[in-house]
Amino acid sequence: MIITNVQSLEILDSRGNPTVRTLITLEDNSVHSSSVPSGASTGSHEAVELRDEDNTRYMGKGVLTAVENVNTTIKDAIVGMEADPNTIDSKLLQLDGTENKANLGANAILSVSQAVVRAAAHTENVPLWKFMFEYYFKDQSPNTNHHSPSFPQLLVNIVNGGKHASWNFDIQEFMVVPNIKTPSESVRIAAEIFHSLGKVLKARKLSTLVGDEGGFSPQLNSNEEVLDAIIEAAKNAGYENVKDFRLSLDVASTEFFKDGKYELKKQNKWLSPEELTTYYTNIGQKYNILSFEDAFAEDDWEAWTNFTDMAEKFKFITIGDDLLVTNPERIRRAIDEKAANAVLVKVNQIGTIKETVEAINMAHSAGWKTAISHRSGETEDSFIADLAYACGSEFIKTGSMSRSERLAKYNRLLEIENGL
Ligand code: 2PG
Ligand code: MG
Repeated sequence: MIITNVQSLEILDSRGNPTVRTLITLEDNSVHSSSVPSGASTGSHEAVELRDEDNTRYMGKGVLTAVENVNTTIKDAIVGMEADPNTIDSKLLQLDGTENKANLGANAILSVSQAVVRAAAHTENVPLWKFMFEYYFKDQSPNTNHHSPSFPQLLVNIVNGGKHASWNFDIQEFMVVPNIKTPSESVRIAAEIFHSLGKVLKARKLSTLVGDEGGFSPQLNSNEEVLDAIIEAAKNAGYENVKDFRLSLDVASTEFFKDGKYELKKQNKWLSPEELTTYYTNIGQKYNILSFEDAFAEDDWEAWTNFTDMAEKFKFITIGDDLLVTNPERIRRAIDEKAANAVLVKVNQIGTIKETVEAINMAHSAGWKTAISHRSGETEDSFIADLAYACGSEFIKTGSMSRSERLAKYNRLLEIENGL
């Protein structure tokens, strides 16, 4: 169907910061909207999130320029066009004309890109995941070995540290990963462990306040103490590490990397990449850790390659987030240099769904795993749940079992399981 109107507005994300929402109207008068998330521990190679930098509004974080770009330049170009996602995304890339989307803003571009995919699913009268599977992934399946939509394992961040929780811990995210993939089971297991952890913390008179992604953020003394508390809580809820669930970490180490060394503030130590690798292999073996995300900084390529080589021996998954920024060029380099074996996929790091899909298919074709991810600043938009199911992603990372902007994605997986 033909696009008849495009309207964008400034809304607020889960941290109370402005972000972009765009509504696309089709010729049958149906309206399709999408909202854009925003990171805190951002990689320097991400596409540009356009902020107004006008300190009289929202401490400079307003997005009125991005909104205006949608309401003028983008609207003028795409009203009257067929709502075909790849054609519209190519048009958006051409209108922007830069490598990193600095002109129109990745937030402006993504808001349109996502909304057009929703509009196209409406045109075909199918659920969003079904449209995406058929449009983006089905023909790729001989190369990617992903032949049908399937539910991802949940990476559930139940303890928040680093930049998301005032540096309680050096590690940013402590996640539980139920082994089972069926959402009604995996969500329940994760929620039971989360609530059980709340009880463990309360019994120790520790805080049960939550951080940016809905995980607890207690005053424990070390990374290991956090892992022990999670295992204890899971046991109380009737679940065993390895048998029922696994533990995963997002170290987000770019945030504490300086001059070739990594600063572990809690231990008051600066570690070399080799020393940090030893630390990871020790805790990895002790706790049977499933995956390490951003174990090294965004440009520390050599450390990544050495760690991935080591990790394969111990069957750790090494996930690149700031390293790869969902950018097909950086993923290609990482595949060639064996710098990771999985990619974290964040739609706003690259800015269009077309390029996001290219990143996913490239990773799957290389035998890599993917984890479709939220940002720490989120909205109620659940687009990534449909995307994760459509591409048969191995994982989805969308926060803890509290706060509705996180639950919106889990709840959408439950809807999909129920045929919606
Ligand atoms: C991450 C994310 C999401 P942010 O580092 O993986 O959990 O955080 O959105 O702040 O980059
Ligand atoms: Mg990360």
